[in-house]
Amino acid sequence: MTLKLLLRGPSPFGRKGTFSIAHLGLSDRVDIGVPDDEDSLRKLNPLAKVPALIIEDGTALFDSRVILEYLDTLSGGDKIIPVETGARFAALRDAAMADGILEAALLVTYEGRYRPDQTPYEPWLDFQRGKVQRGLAAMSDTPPAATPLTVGGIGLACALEYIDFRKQYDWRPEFPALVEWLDSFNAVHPAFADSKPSD
Ligand SMILES: N[C@@H](CCC(=O)N[C@@H](CS)C(=O)NCC(=O)O)C(=O)O
Repeated sequence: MTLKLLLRGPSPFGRKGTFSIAHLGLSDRVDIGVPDDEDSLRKLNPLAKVPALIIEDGTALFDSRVILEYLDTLSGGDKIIPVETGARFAALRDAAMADGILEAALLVTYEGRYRPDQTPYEPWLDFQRGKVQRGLAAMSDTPPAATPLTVGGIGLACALEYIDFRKQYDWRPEFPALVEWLDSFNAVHPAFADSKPSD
């Protein structure tokens, strides 16, 4: 049976899934689609967030971290989540950091989107941008390898291009090492550009 990955628009967490599917050669086993509507998404994932992966028995897996683990398992394991303990927890820690950066960036965007009639609350935005800044500083010091690719590198690449897209933080002048990292990531993984969402 074909599995189905549900996501919406430019979701950076969804892109972690679409790129991993391509990278792992699973495109013939996983369809990509959008939820029918808000109600059907809530039935699949009570948190009503994307991505969600509908598996063989009809249940939905979430969130993106669990989905990437499932995709890794589906492709035999030890592909984007190393089995060896040291490498495994380094990759999972990088992935958690990248997700945290993304979550903070998303909250900056949501502050404008979900409170459209109010002046954005700057201390809250600064609080979230601080997480983005410190997270990127840490990842700039010790970036995940672009190859062999792990969930850490996937998360960081998705986070950087999402911040480029929504412009929550002007990271490029401050972190030239990450600019270089992202360039080399794109050179080594041409499928990453193909996974770029359109708005
Ligand atoms: N931790 C979740 C985050 C997912 C997430 O925040 N998705 C956003 C879109 S990028 C969403 O569905 N937002 C709608 C909401 O927060 O209700 C994951 O890794 O999948």
